[in-house]
Amino acid sequence: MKIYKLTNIKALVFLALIMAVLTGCDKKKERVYELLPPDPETEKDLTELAINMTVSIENSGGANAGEGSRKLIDNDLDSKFLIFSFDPTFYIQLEYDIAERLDAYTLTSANDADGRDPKNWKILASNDKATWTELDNQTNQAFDARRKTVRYEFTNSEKFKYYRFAISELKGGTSGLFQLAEWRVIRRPQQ
Ligand SMILES: [Ca+2]
Repeated sequence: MKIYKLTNIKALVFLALIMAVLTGCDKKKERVYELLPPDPETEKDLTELAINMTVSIENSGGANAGEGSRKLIDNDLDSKFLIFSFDPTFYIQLEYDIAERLDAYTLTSANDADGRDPKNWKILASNDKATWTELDNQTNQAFDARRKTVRYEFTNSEKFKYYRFAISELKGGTSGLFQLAEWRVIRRPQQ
């Protein structure tokens, strides 16, 4: 009888140990979930979220012409925006309904005549179109091929409603024709 009782006690202790281990495992799992960070912010192309795009100089056929300004943000690297009378005050502006944070962009050169490519420019941002913050400043840039996409990144932790791509000089100078196939604006994961 004593042996039988002892076996029962051993069995109970064994069961209790199994329960403790299982309970311990559950708690460990819960703790692991608690330590997980929130979903990471992913990179996002915000070009199409813009509610409006304006340009200081438009193609002579209008924004929707075959080489009008809409072609700059149509996500088609084979279509381009072209103007005939560039000047150093030229800019392209994106407007957001709700302020967005941007900190990268890509430019894609057009199909021909590299003298029409942008060479010097700034990326400016504002919430009231009166005060502008300079986010990026590029000089002496050159595309080494036609239909070439180049990416630029900068540091920015603020959200803005207006972003301007202000081009002050072309590879071919400060007047004449300007053209560009695509401008895409990007929000990288928060640094
Ligand atoms: Ca395009």
